[in-house]
Amino acid sequence: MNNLQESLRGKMPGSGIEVGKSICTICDPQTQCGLDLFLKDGRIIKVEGSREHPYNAGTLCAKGAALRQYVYSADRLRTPLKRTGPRGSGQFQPISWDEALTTIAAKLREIKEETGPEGVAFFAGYTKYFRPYLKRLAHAFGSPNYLTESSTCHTATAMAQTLVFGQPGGPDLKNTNCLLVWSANPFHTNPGNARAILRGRERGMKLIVVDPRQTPTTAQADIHLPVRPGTDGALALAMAGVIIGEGLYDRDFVANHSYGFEEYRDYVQGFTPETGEELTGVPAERIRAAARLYASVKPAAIMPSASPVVHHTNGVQNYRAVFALAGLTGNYDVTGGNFVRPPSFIYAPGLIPTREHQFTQCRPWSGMAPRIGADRFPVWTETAGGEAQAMHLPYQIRSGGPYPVRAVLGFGMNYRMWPDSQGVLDSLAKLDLFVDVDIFMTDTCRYADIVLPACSSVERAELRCYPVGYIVFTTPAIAPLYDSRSDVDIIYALADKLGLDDPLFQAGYEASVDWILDPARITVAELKKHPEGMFVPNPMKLPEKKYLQNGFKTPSGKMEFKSRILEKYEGEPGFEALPVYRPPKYSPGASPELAREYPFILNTGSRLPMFVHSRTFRLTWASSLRPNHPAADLNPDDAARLGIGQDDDIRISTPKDAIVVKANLTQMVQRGVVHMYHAHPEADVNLLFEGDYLDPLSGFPGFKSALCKVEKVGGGGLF
Ligand SMILES: Nc1nc2c(c(=O)[nH]1)N[C@H]1C(S)=C(S)[C@@H](COP(=O)(O)OP(=O)(O)OC[C@H]3O[C@@H](n4cnc5c(=O)[nH]c(N)nc54)[C@H](O)[C@@H]3O)O[C@H]1N2
Ligand SMILES: Nc1nc2c(c(=O)[nH]1)N[C@H]1C(S)=C(S)[C@@H](COP(=O)(O)OP(=O)(O)OC[C@H]3O[C@@H](n4cnc5c(=O)[nH]c(N)nc54)[C@H](O)[C@@H]3O)O[C@H]1N2
Ligand SMILES: [Mo]
Repeated sequence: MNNLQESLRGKMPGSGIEVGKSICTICDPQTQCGLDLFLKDGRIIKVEGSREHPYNAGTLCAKGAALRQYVYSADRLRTPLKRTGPRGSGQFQPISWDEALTTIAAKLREIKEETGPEGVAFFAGYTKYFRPYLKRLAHAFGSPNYLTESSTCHTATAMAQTLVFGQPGGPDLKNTNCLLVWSANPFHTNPGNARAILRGRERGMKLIVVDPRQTPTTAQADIHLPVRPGTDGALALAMAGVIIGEGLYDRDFVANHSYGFEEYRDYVQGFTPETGEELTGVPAERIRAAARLYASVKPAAIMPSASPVVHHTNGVQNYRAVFALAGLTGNYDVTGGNFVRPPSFIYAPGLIPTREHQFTQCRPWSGMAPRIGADRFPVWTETAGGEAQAMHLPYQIRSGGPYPVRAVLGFGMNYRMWPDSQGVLDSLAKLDLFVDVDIFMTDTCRYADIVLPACSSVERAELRCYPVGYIVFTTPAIAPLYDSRSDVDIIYALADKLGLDDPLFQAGYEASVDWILDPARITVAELKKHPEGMFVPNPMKLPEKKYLQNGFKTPSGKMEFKSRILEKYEGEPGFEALPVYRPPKYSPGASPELAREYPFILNTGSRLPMFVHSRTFRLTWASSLRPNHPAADLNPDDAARLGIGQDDDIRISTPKDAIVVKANLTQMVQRGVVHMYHAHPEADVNLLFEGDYLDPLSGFPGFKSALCKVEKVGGGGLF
């Protein structure tokens, strides 16, 4: 019995209240807090953060605190459903699990026989915990088409680092003396990292933040670089110009461990702080000061983000220019710099070796058809690890080439994740079978042929590891509500119905976890003795500068200022081997004609502390923290010029479409930029983006820089 249970029992003897342990996965995957769930008669009556959990140490955020509203939401799916009315109508009839799984398996087998297994796409939304099992299901079935939300998140950042260094290195927050936050706002998105910043500040860590907006993170900074959206590459190159020009770079690292420095140096000479100011809007003096600070304080670390810099049509090239700074200053894979810790399980380094990769990639790519998007995004296919590019999915469904995609099995699929979200719906309508597995009846579920009810994290068992070498295999705190099941149970049941000849699917989920964890000598049986989690027994001790032993995992074996992978594409715009800066495809710099009619930069999706994408609008506690209508942020100077007042109805238009929302006037956004949160059902900003407004390297959408116009709508009172 833990302390909390003891103290609670002490206070309420005979109350019948138990404390269950679990994790909150409303956010996913880095920030999953430990939960203490107070249970009475099988119901959760109160939620607290677990004090012993090393990530959250007893705290919870506004979303986690509202977890009961998430679990007991009125729109929870209760049983499997079969669509009886037109797509989108919401007319369904309940069916049994057996009927649902038998129908799905029969259709998938039919498609496999008629046109090949690649005609079935297996998709995972933002949820991460079931991904290894879903990928194995796809490959065991014979389809290369495992796709995820990571086609819009994180992977392009990892690609940029991979092109430069061969593998990513994250900021060593504990030991750094200078943190260069390049676009993250952890005070809204990652409380653990926000706490690390505050602790760093207490011990004198310098802080530079690159962000177009003013945020709680920029408020902490010694230097804030308010870059114009999508111009990060130019800023990084201008900083490199100062660092090289003033001799502040690491000569030994550059001479012995890098490739292509001379050409990079020559290219960078075109970027003075003054040209930097012209291209990015950041004052030249600030560019100089930031470059000097980052290059002279040792060790220094760059904190990247999973999304804002790569949500541009030039995103990967921009981040390559940023990460080159870590090589230039000798801060890669050093304590307090960008330290390499290989992932243990589902993107997180847990300081243990695992067999996740061998588990998921159970069939070689050569034994399957080319992945969706393989031709269109060859650099993604070469460097992004094991996934198809989901941004191409709607195209291939529509075009039928190079082969037809006839079924999509979606786990937590939200069509508003994509640009041209309406186009996604139109594509899904062409499928022979669309299945969506979700916790809630969502707008995407309404278009599915079969809907399956998943349970939430507190109703299931899942494996999670944390970067501090902490690992947990959760125990369900309550039984799955209604007739819901965990995603993993659904995947294993489908594998069974499909008759897949796969020993690990046949052995079951826990046996699979044992197999994955085998190299770490940790078993599910041992983990179950610690439902709150435990520190791993023999955490890996990782040395600095691992490249001294084996070189870099790049084609040249060195850190690459000039990418050998991209050299193959010489002459193709956007594929340059040097981190060449080009403005975003739609921007005043690249499309001045368009900018005359659509003068504002449309920047979307900066996170709010109480919302997670489409998930938490339904939580009354969380949504009460913000006015109950979709709004776009405008700088008060721009608003005054257009005669727009707070809460006025405004129309935001692009050549693609228009939405009407409220105006929110705030100094947080710079002049000339309109910012709008994504995923609102009532006003979906993703309607405004063309489906092919994508970075040619990663396939990531340009969510953070399109061009738009803003007009006041007469009459008012729309919401
Ligand atoms: N305009 C614009 N668009 C964006 C972005 C942006 O910044 N701007 N950001 C992009 C990024 S970075 C991301 S990560 C994506 C967000 O990715 P999405 O996948 O759109 O994220 P969510 O809406 O959080 O989750 C999708 C669905 O998963 C369901 N779900 C939750 N938990 C579970 C579970 O345990 N099992 C199952 N089966 N389902 C579950 C939810 O109910 C929801 O319907 O959006 C991208 N789209
Ligand atoms: N509360 C909450 N937390 C979340 C999420 C959530 O939905 N809600 N989502 C999770 C997910 S999926 C993700 S990907 C992460 C994102 O995590 P973060 O990157 O920390 O959060 P964002 O708010 O998306 O972006 C951070 C900052 O990038 C800035 N930015 C926008 N455009 C640009 C640009 O062109 N250049 C630069 N340098 N900065 C730019 C924005 O102004 C914003 O302040 O958050 C995760 N955590
Ligand atoms: Mo994301």
